[in-house]
Amino acid sequence: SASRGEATSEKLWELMAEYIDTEKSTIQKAIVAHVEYTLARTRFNFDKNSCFKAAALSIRDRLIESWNDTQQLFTAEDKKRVYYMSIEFLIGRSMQNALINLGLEDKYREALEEVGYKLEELYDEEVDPGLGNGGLGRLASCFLDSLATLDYPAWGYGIRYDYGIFRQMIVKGYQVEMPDYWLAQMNPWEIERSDVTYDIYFGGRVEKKWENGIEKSNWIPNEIVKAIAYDNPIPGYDTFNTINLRLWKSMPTNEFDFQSFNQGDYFKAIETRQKAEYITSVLYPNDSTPSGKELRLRQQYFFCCATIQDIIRRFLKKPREWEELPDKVAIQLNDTHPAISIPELLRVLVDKYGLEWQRAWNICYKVFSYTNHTVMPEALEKWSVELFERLLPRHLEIIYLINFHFMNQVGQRYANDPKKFDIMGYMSLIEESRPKAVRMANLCIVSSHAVNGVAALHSNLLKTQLFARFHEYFPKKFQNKTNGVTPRRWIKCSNKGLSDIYTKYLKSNNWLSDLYETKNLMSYIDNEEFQEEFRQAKLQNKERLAKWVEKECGIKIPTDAMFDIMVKRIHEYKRQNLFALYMIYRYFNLKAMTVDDRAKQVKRVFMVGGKAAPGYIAAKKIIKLINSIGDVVNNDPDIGDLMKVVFLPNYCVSSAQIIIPAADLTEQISTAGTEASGTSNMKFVMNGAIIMGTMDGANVEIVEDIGIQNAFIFGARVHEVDRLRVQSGAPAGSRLQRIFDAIKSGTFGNPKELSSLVESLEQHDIYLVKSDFYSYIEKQEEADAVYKNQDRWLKMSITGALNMGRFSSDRTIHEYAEDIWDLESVEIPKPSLSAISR
Ligand code: 475
Repeated sequence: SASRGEATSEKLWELMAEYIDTEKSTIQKAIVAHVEYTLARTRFNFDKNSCFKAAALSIRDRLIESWNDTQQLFTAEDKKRVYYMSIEFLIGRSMQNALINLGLEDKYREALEEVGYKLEELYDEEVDPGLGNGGLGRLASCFLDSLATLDYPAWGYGIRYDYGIFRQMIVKGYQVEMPDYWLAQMNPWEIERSDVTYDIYFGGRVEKKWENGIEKSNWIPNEIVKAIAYDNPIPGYDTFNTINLRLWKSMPTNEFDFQSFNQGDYFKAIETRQKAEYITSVLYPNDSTPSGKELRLRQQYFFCCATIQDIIRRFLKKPREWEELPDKVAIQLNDTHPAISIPELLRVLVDKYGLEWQRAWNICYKVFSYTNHTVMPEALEKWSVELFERLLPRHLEIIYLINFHFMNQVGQRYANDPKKFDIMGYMSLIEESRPKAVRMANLCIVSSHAVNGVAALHSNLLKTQLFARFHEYFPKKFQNKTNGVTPRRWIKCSNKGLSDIYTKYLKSNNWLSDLYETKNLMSYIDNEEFQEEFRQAKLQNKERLAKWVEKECGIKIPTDAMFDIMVKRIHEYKRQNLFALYMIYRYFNLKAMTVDDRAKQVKRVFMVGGKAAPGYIAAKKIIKLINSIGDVVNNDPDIGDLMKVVFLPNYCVSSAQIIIPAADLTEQISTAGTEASGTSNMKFVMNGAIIMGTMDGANVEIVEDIGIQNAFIFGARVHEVDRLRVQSGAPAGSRLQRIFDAIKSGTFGNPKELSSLVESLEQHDIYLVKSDFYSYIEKQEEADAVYKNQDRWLKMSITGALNMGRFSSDRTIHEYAEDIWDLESVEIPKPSLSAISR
């Protein structure tokens, strides 16, 4: 049914219908051809890195086949599509994931072995694209993997930053940030679409004129840049469906600086061109705190404007009514960063296509939905009205118009309420502060048909606290979609030992597409052979991490010790400081013991990894504190292997794949009510670690499924937090005070630098470190006691791992598709054997 385009010759038509076969020799020839003809290398300068690139290019060829079939079928079937808009995609490395999803890992391993290369070594040649900060960006990538795997017609849209999240080095215990120019080497996965470009406007003014009694607006911008598309094929697991992640890069246009050239100001013209390229040059390294910088707003509008144009162009490929837009298009906003898409779509509908306001609004409202990722009010995005007006004057008008209608309705609804004006002030899209500001979350809530939190506890807090007024006004809008992670990357790619056990005992690979299946292995919980295999898999993962630590940090760690790990962005609410205080507590206890008593203690290796935002002073001091504790403890001859403290530098997706499978215990210790969900908690438990944690975020649901007796849960519950905060100036208690005093007196690092960490706990302690400390150390003692009983520990660990079915992102995505997007899957037929050339 599809038109043949220009491939009208029968011969060409047939040639293009063929698919690459999976013979070993075909794989080898493809790699060699890419080395020779794409990379222009010879037999004399063929090396591992060129072998990696050539292998990657040969895999990309296959992805292009399935990608093309997928896109063609999506267009032919004309089903509704979802567009996942996110300013971050923390993709991680692609090669192993692609081979696993294509089912070709073993074939490639064999083919490469014969030509003298180890597949696993090639994996290590790949750069890790860090186009995200943390949980939010990684969630977006897990979602794409699940969307592809579940055959949903979906696309991701984001930004192709030249510099990803900074590379973290630890120098004398301090974090040092290095630029991550990940494109220094060619990116073998992406496809540059020099034919897919859009003009993006900024600044200027809005012209008004009257046409047939209706006021028309015309935005006259004073700046133009160009967006160019880069496509990244995302294969699903065990399906031919390959979806697209389209990332935009900014470029100068040739037209707009013509005047400067004409006037002979060559350098001025080059400068404006560079300013255009600058838009997508760097990812903001801020997690959970909005930056408020003009460049950031430019990035946001840039990618929203390009995306909306692309979506509309695709929609208009067929003649249609605008009312069909919500039947063909769902747009999910990953937090408020893509929120300007809302006024942008309205602008396009009203100003460009001449729709009347109410009609455009009704369409827009059905298209958008919004996910919130934090309850902390200071983390909500706001843009000053002044900046908005200067950069996006027409969008500001549209936001005022949305607000005008909304405020009218709110005013009517609360007409007789004595607090009417307070309520309106609270719900307004505009904060009447100085300077006045646009509240992006309010814009999203008012303009979307669905708003969701990312774990049950978090979604309830949105309804009862942060957005309580909105929930009262729009009760049906609010939903929960508990996060999940992809078992393809987080079990299959990261943990070969565990994957082999699952496949062996379940006698199939089905668990990779239906993680609930692992629960069936609970019947083996007392089977000694099964237990032994599980124990061995963990040990091997610990050995792999120990090697990594020795190479990266120069520290030898004992693999018979308990590996106690906390990896995530450094934040006061996540409480890496509480973990550090426990390390000191344990160290002092060990020091006070007799040699005989020491010998009876559980050995522990404490590991912390994570980046601090470059401007976040307290977070950087926490990194320094942990490194200082390591300096003291690791060099104390009294302690030896009994305790080690390691800071794992440059935590990123590829190091997470080595770190997480090696954990015995995982610290998930945020103050109750602060961590929206957490996703590393899920990855750790899936890989057999036991949670040391609070009743926060998705921890609550994890223990619901695995049994609370299979985790170590401590600390204030969310309903107790407000009351406890009132007493936050209370004394620390003698055991904790002793630790505070040690830090203040310079036992660990320079007290001039680190005392402020202690003082803020003594005085404000808004995250309840003091009040949770004693129940924390009690649970830590319990963890030691259980660890001494290795059988019991192993059963807890296995029970956790086998009961994580609900935390596959496949479950999450299925719920979004059903409850928010109203999306049907489209299965892409696999090519028949006769279509495969030989
Ligand atoms: C939550 N990032 C986790 C995860 O839902 C949750 C903010 C501003 C600018 C750039 N990045 C951010 C976040 O807010 C973020 O990563 N939030 C996290 O989202 C996925 O599991 O609890 O903290």
